[in-house]
Amino acid sequence: MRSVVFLGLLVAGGCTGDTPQRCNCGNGNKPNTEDSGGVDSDSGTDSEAPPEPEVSINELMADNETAYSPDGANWPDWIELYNAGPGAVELAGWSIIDGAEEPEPYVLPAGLTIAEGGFLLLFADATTDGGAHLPFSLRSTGEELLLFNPEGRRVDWVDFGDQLQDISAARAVDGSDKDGWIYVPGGSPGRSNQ
Ligand SMILES: [Ca+2]
Ligand SMILES: [Ca+2]
Ligand SMILES: [Ca+2]
Repeated sequence: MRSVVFLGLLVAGGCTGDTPQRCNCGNGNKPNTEDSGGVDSDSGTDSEAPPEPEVSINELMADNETAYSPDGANWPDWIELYNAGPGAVELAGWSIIDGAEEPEPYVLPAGLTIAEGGFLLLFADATTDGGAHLPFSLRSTGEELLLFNPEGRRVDWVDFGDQLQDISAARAVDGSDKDGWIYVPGGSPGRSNQ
């Protein structure tokens, strides 16, 4: 099978790290356990900031025909977020966008919370239902997906290629780049990729 998913190789404005899906853009200066090399010791005041939970785009399915239905009637494209912690995350004010197709990122409303070590599904069904329903869908021929925190810092970024019907693209290790991405027939929506 051809390689389908790859993390973004481009480097967005302000990001110079070699792990763009985790890069601390803008004023992001949180301690990051994945960082190495002492690049976080910029201003000397960071030690006062509590560590932010690590939320990532953990899995996606861009061509969902029969794999998963949240209501027994619809089979939307879906995106799974994972919170590695520490702590739970309330996603009000976070935003998500599929590359440059949409004029504005979709801002997640109050009421969507991910527990530490938990998962949350977003439905890319191109509806205006709100909540976990996104006003865009995922192209099965591939596109980008970007996740921002309420401060506008990009916290994750996936650039995926052609996707096959009812097969998800999933991080081999939840929330981690370790071992890259795998294809999962049927996917594992709302639960661990392992
Ligand atoms: Ca789709
Ligand atoms: Ca799209
Ligand atoms: Ca999963």
